[in-house]
Amino acid sequence: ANGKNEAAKLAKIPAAANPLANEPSAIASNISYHVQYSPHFSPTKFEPEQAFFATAESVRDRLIQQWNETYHHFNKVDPKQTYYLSMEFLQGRTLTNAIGSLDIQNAYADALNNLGHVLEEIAEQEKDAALGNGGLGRLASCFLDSMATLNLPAWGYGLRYRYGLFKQKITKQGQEEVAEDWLEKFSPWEVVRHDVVFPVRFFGSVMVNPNGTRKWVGGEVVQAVAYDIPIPGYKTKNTISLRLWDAKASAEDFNLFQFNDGQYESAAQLHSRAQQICAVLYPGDSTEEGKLLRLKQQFFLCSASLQDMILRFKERKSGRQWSEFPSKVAVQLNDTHPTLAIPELMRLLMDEEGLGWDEAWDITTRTVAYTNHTVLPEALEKWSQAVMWKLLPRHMEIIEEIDKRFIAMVRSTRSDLESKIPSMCILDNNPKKPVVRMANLCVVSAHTVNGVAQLHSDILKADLFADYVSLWPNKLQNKTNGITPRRWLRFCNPELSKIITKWLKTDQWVTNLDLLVGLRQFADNTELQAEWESAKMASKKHLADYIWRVTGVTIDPNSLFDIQVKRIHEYKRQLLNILGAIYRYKKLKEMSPQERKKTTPRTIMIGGKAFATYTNAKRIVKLVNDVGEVVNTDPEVNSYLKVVFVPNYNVSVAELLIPGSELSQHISTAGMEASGTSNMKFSLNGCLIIGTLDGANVEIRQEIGEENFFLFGAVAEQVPKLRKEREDGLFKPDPRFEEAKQFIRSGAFGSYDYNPLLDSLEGNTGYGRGDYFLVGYDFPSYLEAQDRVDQAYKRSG
Ligand code: NBG
Repeated sequence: ANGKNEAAKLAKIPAAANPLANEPSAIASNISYHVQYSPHFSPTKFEPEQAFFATAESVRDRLIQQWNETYHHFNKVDPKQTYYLSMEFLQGRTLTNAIGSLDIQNAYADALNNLGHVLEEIAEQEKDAALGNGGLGRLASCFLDSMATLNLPAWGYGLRYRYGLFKQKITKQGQEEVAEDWLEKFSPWEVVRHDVVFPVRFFGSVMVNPNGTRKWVGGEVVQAVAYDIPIPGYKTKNTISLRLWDAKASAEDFNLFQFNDGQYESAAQLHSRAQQICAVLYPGDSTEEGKLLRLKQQFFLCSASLQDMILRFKERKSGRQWSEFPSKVAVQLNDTHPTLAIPELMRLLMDEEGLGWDEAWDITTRTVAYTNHTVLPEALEKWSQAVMWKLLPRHMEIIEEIDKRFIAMVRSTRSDLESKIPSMCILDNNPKKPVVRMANLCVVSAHTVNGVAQLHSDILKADLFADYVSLWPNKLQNKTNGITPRRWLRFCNPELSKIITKWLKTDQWVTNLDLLVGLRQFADNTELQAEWESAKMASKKHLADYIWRVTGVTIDPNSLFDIQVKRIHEYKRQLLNILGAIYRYKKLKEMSPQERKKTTPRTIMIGGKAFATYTNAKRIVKLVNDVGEVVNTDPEVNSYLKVVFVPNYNVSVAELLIPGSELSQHISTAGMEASGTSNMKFSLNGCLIIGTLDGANVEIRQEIGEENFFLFGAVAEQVPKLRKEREDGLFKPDPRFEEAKQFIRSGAFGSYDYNPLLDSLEGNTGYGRGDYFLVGYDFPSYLEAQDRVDQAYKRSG
């Protein structure tokens, strides 16, 4: 945009602070007010970037208004409040979602037009808040949206990382990670609460008082400062909080004496150590992690959040009984990352509030619940006991006591479980590497434990947590994941939303997805079909434009758009997808031009980030890019097949890809994907699925109908036997599988050494046993399912 014209328009609009008036003219003057009086830029320009920040601030005025009203309301009503404790929130952008939730989209669009801007364009100025790695973090954000919309008194607690998930650049070498500074300019959505500050201690020692009670003293103390991001519900006043903690040292921690003596670094040592705590998001769903700092982060989140909850509990009604706590406070642990909330709540209740063990334990266990998100052994947290004793000596005492009492309870009530105690208890005292098993601590202490899809919960009960089931038959439950239909249909796909609303004659589906079954009766209606197709085509064109902008590859909107986007991991089997693409390419090459014309043209898009030190995942990224390079520039084939690696997959990119999708791939080795949530987003946007019977696929298939799900592959119960056969050398690979691998080895996709990657599909590499994820076993049925896809696409014209 030409900034001058807009600036001229802006000059004509009176600046007014009124955040409540919703006519376009009032909104325009509110935006104009923020340009003038909350300036973040010099006053000479009014380009899309300035327009974005001023618009966001004007929206924020409204959110704060609602946030305050919500807060006062619940303070008065004093309901049971839910707190979602999570090391990750993958929020993405906020503007479109907030304006849509407030139901003032048209007024804002008009106001911006008056100012010479286009709402959709300025919305693209916003940086994603990517304070999460993948599904687990996005689930947390979806929950916040849904809880706000359901008018629930619920809050999220997390950390205000300076650097969220890295930005992925694709170079000739493959993936390159670049720090992403979402706070580079500032975030217009956060409200710092200078009055909400809690001390959080690390290290130190335990002091025994004369009366035998204990107190954690010494060490270093860091201040946790609250930053609130208001989360509006959809078309309701309820506006809840995502409270993110930042760490800072206090002024006394700055050593003026040393500074004046020229020792600048040591003078500010405590300050820079405090800063490290929230500096970066750690990779959550991978193997080795930065140990001590990650543990500090986890404790920092737990301690600050619990102190805040306890204060709120006390403030809402003075002089009340502690026994009321579990009926006023629910703490949901998002995976084991915030497990330290358990011993920290015990410590606060006993050492700070003076309760005895039994009462504190009763309160803690009735307050805390735990969600498990994975069965991958490397993602089940185990902390070194030595590190824990050093950083959190009082908590280790408490954990030892919990463990001791748990073991005594099992011995006294269930002698039949004696042999299971070593695997059920919390402390693993293996002298080589004594650790605290965080999942065990959670299961022992939480009143409820849930898996995130039916199959996953069944596996938890039958396998990972089987021994606890006989002890506590009702503790283990299923809560299949969900997604917010606001972001993932209503706002990311307005064209399709309009059609749905028209045919259902209501927009109530936005808060009640069950209503979508009402569309079934029109499935054969040619008018609806035509409208649906034209919406899909518009989204595909939009997506094709985007792909061209970020990769320079032209894709044909008339080809089948086939998408797999998620973190790159061997168990998610992007390798199966790309091997399928390679096989398809080879067959196309072998065909005559006439034969080729009869095939279904396809555009395969793969996107996702690989954890920086996960070598095989990075090789997969490189392979997809190399295959794309060859296929897309091959004039014989490239009108029938394109292979595109979509760089820097994130929430905003997902919002573009999903509406334009026709087939999406959810093809993990059965039993390994706890749920998956993008499968739900694709289905909601009228996309069919090719997939295994894994995670939430199972339930989605029932919901959308078998005819809309191209099923293939081994089922979970078969997997152990198949692995064993493979190990014993009994596996006979399909010739098509061999052919695809051989094609890569022949150098068809360049000279990069793919042998280590290919070896993981046969030798004794990778997870210790060849082809642990059964790519070879599932390959033939995958190809056959893809053939069925091609046939179905042809039939649909
Ligand atoms: C992930 C699972 C996904 C699941 C999300 C949300 C972790 C540890 N787990 O399958 O891999 O959909 O959690 O539950 O990130």
